[in-house]
Amino acid sequence: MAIVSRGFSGRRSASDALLPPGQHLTTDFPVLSAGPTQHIPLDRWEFTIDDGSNVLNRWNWKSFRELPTERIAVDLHCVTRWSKLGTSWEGVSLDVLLAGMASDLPYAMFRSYGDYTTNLPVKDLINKQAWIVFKYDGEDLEAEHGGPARLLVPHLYLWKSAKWVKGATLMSEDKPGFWESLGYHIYGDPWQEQRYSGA
Ligand SMILES: Nc1nc2c(c(=O)[nH]1)N[C@H]1C(S)=C(S)[C@@H](COP(=O)(O)O)O[C@H]1N2
Ligand SMILES: [Mo]
Repeated sequence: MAIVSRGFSGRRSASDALLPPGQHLTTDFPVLSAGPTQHIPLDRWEFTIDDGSNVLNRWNWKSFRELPTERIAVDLHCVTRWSKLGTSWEGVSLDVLLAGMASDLPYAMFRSYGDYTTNLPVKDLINKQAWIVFKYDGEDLEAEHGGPARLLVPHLYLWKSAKWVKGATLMSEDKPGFWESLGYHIYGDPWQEQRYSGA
């Protein structure tokens, strides 16, 4: 049986194996925001989960920061084709935030200060796949990268990781958020190259 190394060029680095198709490595941390950087004072910050009619849970900064936190090391993949490997964060997992919630609604729309929205299936939020992070590389998350707190869903393209997150609405059906309405893929798996919603 012939062993065929498809696409082997002899010049690929070990990290290429970690890159989804069509991505290239970057070592800096580009800033991509559709609107102005939001500056939210901690004493005004809150995060709310609702089901479209009722608030199911709400945290202010103090109660949010009393929740158990995790350190997370993950690779980031932006739809504009840069990937950044081994980024480190600290945050509260969505497992903690959704625990005991009286809802079995399967989709969520995340909302940010400044009106950005993005949609995600709830199954992609649980089992240690998504966090609300407030530290990057050991430091308080800078406003331009979404501080004081942003969503981090590293297994999907980075537009799903809403900066300046302020809440999530649980929904019975999937609905496009901001970029998804403008042609980005409704789900956005980088390993499947789900960049745009195809014809
Ligand atoms: N609130 C908000 N979140 C956002 C965005 C935005 O414009 N507003 N841009 C998204 C996109 S397209 C990307 S690639 C990442 C960029 O995150 P960064 O600026 O920290 O690299 O944030 C995502 N989250
Ligand atoms: Mo992006």
